[in-house]
Parts: sequence; C-alpha cells; structure tokens
Amino acid sequence: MLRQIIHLDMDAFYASIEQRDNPSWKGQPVIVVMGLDAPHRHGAVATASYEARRFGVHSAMSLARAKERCPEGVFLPVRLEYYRQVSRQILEIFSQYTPLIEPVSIDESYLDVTENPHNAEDIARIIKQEIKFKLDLTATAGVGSNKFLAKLASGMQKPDGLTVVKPEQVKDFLRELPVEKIIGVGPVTKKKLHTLGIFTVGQLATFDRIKLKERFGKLGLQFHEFANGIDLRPVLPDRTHVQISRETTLGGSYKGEIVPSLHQILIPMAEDIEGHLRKEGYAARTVTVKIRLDNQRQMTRSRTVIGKVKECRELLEIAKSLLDKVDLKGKRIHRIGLSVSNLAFMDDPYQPQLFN
Ligand code: TTP
Ligand code: MG
Repeated sequence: MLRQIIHLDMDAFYASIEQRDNPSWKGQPVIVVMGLDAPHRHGAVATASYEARRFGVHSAMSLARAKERCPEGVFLPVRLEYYRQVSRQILEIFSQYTPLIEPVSIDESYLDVTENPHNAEDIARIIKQEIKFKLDLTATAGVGSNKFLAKLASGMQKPDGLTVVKPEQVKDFLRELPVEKIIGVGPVTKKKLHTLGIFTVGQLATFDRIKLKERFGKLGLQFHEFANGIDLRPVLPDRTHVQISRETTLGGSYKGEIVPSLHQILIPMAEDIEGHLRKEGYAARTVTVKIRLDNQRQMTRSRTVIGKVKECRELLEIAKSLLDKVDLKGKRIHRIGLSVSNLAFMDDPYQPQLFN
C-alpha cells in the first residue's frame, strides 16, 4: 500500500523561539551562538533568523565572521534546555495525528499518517496551523509516499512552506535535481558520479544498475532506488520515553515478610512484558519495581543496565534484586507493579547511556 509520510522541520528554530519570546526582535537579524557566554572560546553560529541570513550569516559560521557580516545583529546565547521543551511540545501536537513519529533532530521529524483517515496534505496543513496557533512558531512541511520524498519536498519552500509530491509527480519532481540530493551522495561520490556523466537525479535514475553496483557496490543500487523515488525505510517511532508496565492489587492483605511469594507474583507480569517487547521488537534498558503500601505510600526502585533486557528471566532477576533492597517487614502491600522503559530496538547497536 502507498504510504503517506510527512516531514516537518521548524524554521530557524532557535532564533524563532527567541524572537517569539522577545517581540522587539521580530523582523531583526537574530543570531544564536554557541559559546557566546564563554569569551575565551570561539563562538559558532547555531542558527540565524531569516533576516540575518540575508547578510550571509548561517549555521556553523564563526562568531567573528558573523559579526563582520552583520554587525547590527542581535547576538544571543543558546538555551538548549528551553528549546528541548519546545521540541517536546511540538511532538505532543504531532501525537494527536499519529503514533508513528520519528524525531530526527531537535526540530525535525517524520510522521507516518497512512492510518489516519484524513489525507496527508490536510494533516500537514492543520499541524502547521496548530504549531502557529499554540506555539507561535512556523514549520515547513513536505508530503510524499516515503521519507526521502517527504524530506526533499520540505526543503523546497522554506520558511512556512508546504510541498506535496503526488505519486504521479515523482518523476518530474526528481528529474532535474542535482545528484547530491540523493541520500549518501557526499562531495566525493558526487565527483565520481560526475565523471560517469551523471549530474542530475534523472540521469542517475536511468543509469545502468549493474554498472552502478560495480562502481559503488550495494550503495550504488541504493542510489538508483532513491533516484527512482523508491525508499522503503520505515518511520521508526522513538520509544525511549515509552513504558510498558503491569500492576496487580494485593488488597492490602499482603504482608511483606513473604518476599519470596512477591517474587512469584512478579512472574506472570514479567512474562507478559517479555511477550509485549518481543511482539514489537524492542528491548529495555531500565527495569522498575513499584510498591504501593496500604497507607498510600509508594516506593519505587529502578535499575538501568548496560546492554538490554528482553527476556523474562533477566527481568525477574533484576526485579528480585530491586525488591531485596526495600525493607517491607511488617508492611501491608496494596499494589505491586513491574515496568520497563528506555526502550530500544532489539538489534540496535549498544549506545552509551546514563546509568543510575
Ligand atoms: P536546522 O533545522 O538545520 O536549522 P533551522 O531550524 O535553524 O533553520 P531552517 O529554517 O533552515 O530549518 O537546525 C535546527 C536547529 O539546530 C537550529 O535552529 C540550531 C541547531 N543547529 C546547530 O546548533 N548547529 C548547526 O550547525 C545546525 C545546522 C543547527
Ligand atoms: Mg529547521
């Protein structure tokens, strides 16, 4: 089935937030700088408002150069934690339209809205309006049948744009684009493609696949697919904030002396969680045991592991060791819960995390 993918990217994200919060900066060249607060360090431009871009200021430029180009600019320090909060508010808006949201950076996400009965263009327009209305910020959206097309589309009309690539338009849309628009084609590959006489995506699309494979290996085949508007990569929702939990009520009649039987109670919960994880292809990094006492007091113990937990046995082992750390003698237990969080795909490579 044809998918409906939206790519959304906020316009001049950090700078727009600063302008929103300080209306006197609206219409001004605002330049947000990393390292502005630390004079001994060399500052670098994180982003510039569209007004400042007209002076030739852009991300990653040195502060000194930006000051040369735009001496009248409003130079501000990065407030990353605050921008992250705004980013979460944006994700919350998205979540009203689909659970399949893949954030790729602080201001950029893919949404798979195939299952939403409305058409993707309408959804993109409504999301843009909602971001404007609720957060007073603008976003640019691209709509297409896959991630590659949606992202290309969103790059077409910035800021505050909305570009839709319909299936029947894909060929024309791609034909004249420079070949470096293909994912994975950097400066070196671009040069190699040029020597083969391939300058546009259209030329790449009709180039002999076998020759591409000989020259670039598997990647060559991938380039050819992108050039023909094919991209099977799924939108992978970020599950790091999701929790899978099971709880059971013990009715207050349960006395904590019998911790071994508490272990027994955890078994079906752990089995259930294991099944859920397996079905979705996830593993967890954090295991939590929660105990609510009769007097409404709650005790929570968590452990984050290096590597991942996906099997009932491992889950139980950690849960037991967490239970052993709580003093339940003489206490009446009302409810007990087991949960996992910090989810990652089972076959993801290990990524360093914070441990507690
Ligand atoms: P971008 O989406 O690349 O840039 P932008 O949102 O500022 O502008 P555009 O309208 O072109 O999308 O990046 C999002 C934020 O990430 C940006 O506001 C600041 C930060 N950022 C950096 O800190 N350093 C960088 O080099 C880049 C590219 C971005
Ligand atoms: Mg952006």
